[in-house]
Amino acid sequence: MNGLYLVTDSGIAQQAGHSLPFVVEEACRAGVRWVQLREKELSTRAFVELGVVLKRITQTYGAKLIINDRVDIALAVDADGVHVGQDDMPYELVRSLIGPDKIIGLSINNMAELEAVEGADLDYLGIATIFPTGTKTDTSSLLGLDGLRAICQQTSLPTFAIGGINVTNIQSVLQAGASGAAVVSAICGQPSPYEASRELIHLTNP
Ligand code: TZP
Ligand code: MG
Repeated sequence: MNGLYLVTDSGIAQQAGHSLPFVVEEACRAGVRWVQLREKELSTRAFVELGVVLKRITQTYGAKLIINDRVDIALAVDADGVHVGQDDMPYELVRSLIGPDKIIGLSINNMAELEAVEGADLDYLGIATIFPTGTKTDTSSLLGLDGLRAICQQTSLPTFAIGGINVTNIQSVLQAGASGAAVVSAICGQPSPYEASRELIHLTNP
C-alpha cells in the first residue's frame, strides 16, 4: 500500500469547486488507500450522513476510512478506525469503545508526547506539524524535517507526517523516516484531485 493519506476538509474542497464525495472518489480512483473524515463545522447529522457516503466509496476501492475525533460516528458508519489528538478522548477509552480490531491513530506534536505513549496500543502516529500550513490555524510549533526525523527514529509505530506537505516536499518527509504523508490541501484544494493524487503517489513510490 502506498503511504499517501488524504485528510478531508469540505471547505477547502468547496473553494476548489468540489464536493467531498467527489474528492474522495477521485483520490481513491487514483490509488489513495487511507482517508480520514475530518470535519470541524458539521452537525452530527450531516457528519454521519457524509460518513455513510464515504464508507461506501472507500469500501468500493478497498481504502480505509478513519473518523477524526468522533468515536460515535466511527461506530455508526462502521468505519475502519478513529484518529484522535492530544485533547480528544484518551486512546485507551477509544480502544475500549471500538474494540481490538479497529485502527487508532494519535497525533504527536513533540518528543515528550511520543515518550508518553511508548508501548501504547496504537496503530499509527500522525506527526504534526512539519511545514507551515494555512489549513489549520491552531497548529503546534513546526517540527521541520529534523524534528520529524528525531521522532521517527524513536518509534516503531507507522508514522504519517502532516502539515504543509505537497508535491514539492513529499519525498523529503519520507526520506526523513516517515512511513507516509497526510495531506489536505494538496488533494482537496486542487483542480483535479485525481491528478494531484496520482502525482503524490508517484512521488512516494518512484
Ligand atoms: N494537523 C496538523 S497540520 C494539519 C492538520 C490536520 C492540516 C494540514 O493541511 P495541509 O493542507 O495538508 O497543510
Ligand atoms: Mg482532534
